[in-house]
Amino acid sequence: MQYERILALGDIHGRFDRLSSVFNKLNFDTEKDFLILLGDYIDRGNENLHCLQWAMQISKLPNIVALRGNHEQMMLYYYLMGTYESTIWLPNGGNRTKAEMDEWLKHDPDFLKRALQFIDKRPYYYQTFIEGQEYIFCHAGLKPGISLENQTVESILWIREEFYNGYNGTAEVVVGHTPTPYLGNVPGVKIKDRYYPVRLPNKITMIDTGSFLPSGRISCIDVISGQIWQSDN
Ligand SMILES: [Mn+2]
Repeated sequence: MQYERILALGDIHGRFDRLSSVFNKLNFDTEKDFLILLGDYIDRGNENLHCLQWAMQISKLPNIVALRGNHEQMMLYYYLMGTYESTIWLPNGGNRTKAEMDEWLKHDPDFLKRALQFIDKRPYYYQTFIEGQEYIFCHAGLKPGISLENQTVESILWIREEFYNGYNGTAEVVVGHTPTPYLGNVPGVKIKDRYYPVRLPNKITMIDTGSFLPSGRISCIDVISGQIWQSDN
């Protein structure tokens, strides 16, 4: 791949103000850059549909991949099935997205169908090789000791400590999902700013910097140079 930057952007959670802030700073080049969105476009913020619509639009570009987050999965299950995720979506921020959806459908009744089709097509992970180094991008992480092909949806979208404490694979893994302000003390890692991406010694980069929190940010990293961009507060 001959892109100049391979960018990964973490959890958005309905904060279109912070999304615009970080995206403007990137100066994304549709020819030279490649961007992977790590999922969780919706829930908890106040412009959830706006963020989802942005992802639906921008991922039409060939060099942007919009992955699936556990919040999109919960929303999909809420509207389509009566399973576990459907009962937990509303209390986990889905109530705000649903309220926006109910309003929106009054003047655009087909939108729900388009949104669910979009979510249903979201891949669970993106894998690439840069100068022989394998990179895996996904929302939450990987179950240690299991090949990428054999990972469950449950692991990829929901896993936390078992992944970041136990992963010892050779691939660099870039994830969102667990807000860095919620991380405890990590052995071998000095954390100066809790709202800044964390690179763990075991090849994990965590870039969910708490978009929905009062002092939170949305973060983006270029995995080639290591450069990081963040939204203003
Ligand atoms: Mn999230």
